[in-house]
Formats: sequence, C-alpha cells, structure tokens
Amino acid sequence: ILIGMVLGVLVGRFFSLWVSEQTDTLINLGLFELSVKSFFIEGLFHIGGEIFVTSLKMLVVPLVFVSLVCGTCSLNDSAKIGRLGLKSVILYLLTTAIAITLALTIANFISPGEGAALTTDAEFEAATAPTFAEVIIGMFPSNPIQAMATGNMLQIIVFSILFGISMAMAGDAGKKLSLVFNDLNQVVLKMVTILMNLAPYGVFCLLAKLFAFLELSEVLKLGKYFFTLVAVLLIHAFVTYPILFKLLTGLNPVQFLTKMKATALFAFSTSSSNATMPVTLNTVTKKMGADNSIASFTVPLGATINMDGTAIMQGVATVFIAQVYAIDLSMADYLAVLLTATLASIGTAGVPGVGLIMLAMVFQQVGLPVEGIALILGVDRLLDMTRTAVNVTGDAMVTCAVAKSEKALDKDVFNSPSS
Ligand code: DAS
Repeated sequence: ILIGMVLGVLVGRFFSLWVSEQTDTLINLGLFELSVKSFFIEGLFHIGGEIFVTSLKMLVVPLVFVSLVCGTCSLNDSAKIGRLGLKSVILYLLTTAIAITLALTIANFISPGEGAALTTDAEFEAATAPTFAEVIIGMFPSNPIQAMATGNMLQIIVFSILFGISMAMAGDAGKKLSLVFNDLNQVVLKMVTILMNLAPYGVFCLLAKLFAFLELSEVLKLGKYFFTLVAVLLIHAFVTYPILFKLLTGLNPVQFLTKMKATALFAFSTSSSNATMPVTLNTVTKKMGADNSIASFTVPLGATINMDGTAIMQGVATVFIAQVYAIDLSMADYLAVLLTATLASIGTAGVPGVGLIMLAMVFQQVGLPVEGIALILGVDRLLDMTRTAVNVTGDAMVTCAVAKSEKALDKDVFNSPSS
C-alpha cells in the first residue's frame, strides 16, 4: 500500500507539471495525440480510484449487518451488550474530549490566525447541529431496509443488535439462522480480503489523481494553520493513543501502531472512515486479536460517532478563524465548540469532507462567520486524509481497550510479528 501511495504521489506530481485544472497537454504519438488529462488523470486514475472506493463502500452495509448480528448473537448476554455499549461510548467521548482540548490549547498557544490578512466573500449555508434528543431518536430506524439503502450507520447498528439478540433468544430457529449468518460473515470477509489485495492499485490511482491537481501553494499560504493542525493530529496519534492504549490494555503501544499502519494508510488514501471500516475490522480481529463479538460493534460505532481527528480540526479551525476575524472567544464558547463538535460527529458518517460540514455547525453555534470556512478550503483535502487516519486509529484503540476489558483480546495474536 505504501509503494502504491508513493508511486501515486510521484506520478501525480509528474503529471501536475503538464496539466492543471484549466490546461491540458497532448502527447503526440505520431498517428494521433493523447490527452494527458482526460486519458490518464480523469480517465485511468479517476475511474480506478472511484471503483476502488465504491467497492469498499459496497461492503460496508452487508459487513456491518452480518458481522454485528453474528457478534451480538454470540454474546448471547444482553447485560454484556449494555456494558459493551456503555464502555465504548464513554471511551469514544473521552478520546474526543481529549482531542478537542488538545487542539484548543495548542492552537491558542501557537495562535495561527494572529495577524493573518485573509478575506473572503464566499457565502456558506450551515445546517444546524442535531440536538441530543434528535441524535438518540434518530438511532432507531422506522424502516431498516431504508436505513441500509441510505447507509445510516447508527440505525443499521441498532437494528443489527436487536436482530442478533432476538436470534439468540429464538431457540433452535435462532441457532440454525446463526449458522447461516456465520457462513455469510466468512464470505463477506473474503470479499474484504480480495479488495485488500487490490489496495495498492486503488491507492495509486486515488493519490495520482489527487496530486496531479493539488495546489501545494495553498499549504504555504495557510502554513501556520496547516502545520498547527498536523502537529496536534500527530500528538494525538503518537502520544495520547499510545498512553491510553498502555493504560487500558497493558499491551505494547508500539506494536499497536505498527499493526495499525496499513489501515491508517488506507484511511489516509480514501479520506473515509466508512470505506476503511472493512479494513479496520479485519485488522483489529485478525492482526490484533480482538474478538469479532466486540469489534463488530465497536468498529462501526466508532466509524460513525468517534472522529477525534475531525474534532481536532474543528478546534484548531475555530481558533484560527476567530483570530483571523479578531473575535475573542470565551471559555463558554470553547465549551460550546466541544459539545457541538461531539454531537455533530455522532450524527454524521465518516465520509470525505464531512468534517467541514460539521465545522459549519460549530461556527454557527459560537457565532463565528461560517464563510470563514472558505479560507481553509484549499488545504482541507490533505488535512482530511490525515485526520481520517487519526479517526480510524482511535476506533481501533478503543476496540482493543474494550476487548481487553472483556477478556476478549487474544494476546498471542496481538504479540505475533505479522505487521
Ligand atoms: N473524512 C472523514 C472521515 O471519514 C473525516 C472528516 O471529514 O473530518 O472520518
């Protein structure tokens, strides 16, 4: 995957010398001319990358439904399911609270927006953040098929858990059906493995297209914001998570990060926690030894409600834009940012760019000009990739912590050298 990524960046930058969004270069092949942009970038790379990400997304609903029904049914203990849910939600909210506190503290210390002469006349319409009641009620599907058709992850999780519990309580009929679901789970996981083998090519196409058009000059223009955000993301990934991992599991955090590498690179390339979910599930069960009965619940839940990387972006962006517009935010405002960012992340799926949509809700909440988002749009694609990798790392860390607390993490598998 790493080789696919590096080659993608290099080929993308090579083509960027010849083409930009506006211009195109024709390669003269003697008999006819070939357009670099339409053949390679918007043809080969775009089609390859889109097919790869779409194929991953295709697996998410069947995988979450089947693995969660299997997982819930095998738990066969509704008290345990309640305990699992409580532990996961508490840990996810804890890591998000730490993430955003880190972001606000470091951003206020560095003050990336101080004296930045940036203006915009963009217009932005912000959706309002869901209330707590709306989030809770919204978790229950009135039509489970519609929930699956629209990929409403929280509703799929709730329906799958209810279905799995009912199956466990349905005597022989339930037992026979659980065997079918276990077989289905094997088949869907096999589909994940096949897609994983195609990952280097998919990742190559995604990054080649992205880096052919990426305006790196934007990064320099917003350097302080960009590097402040990347610094906080790296601190959270390489300091907060290892400390929490060690405290909660007693296992080697370096081993955890090593085994997390491929999944994080996947998340980085796809910018989608949802699309990466099959890979995250495969990694925490097969490489880290977390039992499927735990992971099948905590991974989909995490991909939906746990977005520490996104929360960090929202913290840094809030401080940055407040400083650009010379608006002083009070401690109460920062608390409102923390609450809105957490609530907003619970209701939104992990797909590319969702962080900015939630950021508009946060700005609206604290009275910051929502059009300020236009100032950071230029560098958001690269930052989205980085924060998505942090998001999925948080999901895996909590999964291992909950599995360990339930004595459902195989230490031999975790300590095995396979990275
Ligand atoms: N791309 C989102 C995700 O998949 C994160 C974000 O947009 O902030 O987690």
